[in-house]
Amino acid sequence: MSKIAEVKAAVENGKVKIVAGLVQEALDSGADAKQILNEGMIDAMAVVGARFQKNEIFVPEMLIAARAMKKGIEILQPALKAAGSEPVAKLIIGTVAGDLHDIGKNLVAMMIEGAGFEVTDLGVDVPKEKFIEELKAQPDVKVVALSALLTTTMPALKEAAEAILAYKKESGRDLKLIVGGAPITPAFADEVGADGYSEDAASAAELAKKVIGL
Ligand code: B1M
Repeated sequence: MSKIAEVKAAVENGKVKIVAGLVQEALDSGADAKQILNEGMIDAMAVVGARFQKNEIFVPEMLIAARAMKKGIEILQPALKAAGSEPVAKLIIGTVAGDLHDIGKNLVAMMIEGAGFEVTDLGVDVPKEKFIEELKAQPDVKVVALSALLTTTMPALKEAAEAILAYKKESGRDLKLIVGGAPITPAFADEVGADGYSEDAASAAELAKKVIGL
């Protein structure tokens, strides 16, 4: 079994204690950090999601797999960031109110950092007021990225987008809004008035650059 396949099996099976060591071994053996991320971790979480849908596993197992992935990401982070350069702009990111999913958002933040941005991560379950507070505290932020993973939190994303766009108008700031997350579609992004939508972390980094003209 390749090192990346070992990482994938460990994440799928929630082997929290061994994932970090396996990721380090994969890196030491010369594997590409993005390949470890995509084939070792993101693919593993897709398997976990499918098992959950088929009722083969339940929330606790899903949570343990998520923890295993986080442990691996901690080891991968420096290698993923290494591809980046000097900060090109400031960006705020958060998972919207009512939504506790942060693995995808963390990956997006990591890839955007890797693309050269200085990222402020507001975490999960972020009320719309918190985004505005942070924008006021950081007048040089250029981009806000919103994440939602549940169909039931899409309305919260819409409300946050409305609040951010209202603040943009009132303040006259040159702000861009980008959105993503499994249930979000390009049509929904248009509906909420976003400047862009991306379906994964790698394209989110490209999008963040594109909306500010880089
Ligand atoms: Co949750 N969960 N979960 N969960 N969970 C999903 C999302 C679900 C699809 C599982 C399923 O049914 N197959 C389902 C949602 C169904 C729906 O709404 N249509 C679901 C559910 C129902 C729930 C609960 C309601 C379960 C319950 O309690 N009954 C509950 C809700 C809690 C809450 O948020 N209030 C819940 C809880 C949890 C855990 C806490 C156990 C855990 C989260 C742990 C954590 O994040 N710290 C969890 C997990 C792990 C999942 C799955 C298995 C994996 C999510 C994940 O991390 N994927 C997920 C099923 C699945 O997606 N396979 C599921 C890997 C990650 C890399 O992908 O998050 O999609 P993703 O992020 C991608 C893109 O979406 C995109 O780029 C990312 C990287 O490529 N992206 C952006 C994300 N944000 C972006 C922002 C951008 C751009 C792109 O801005 C520009």
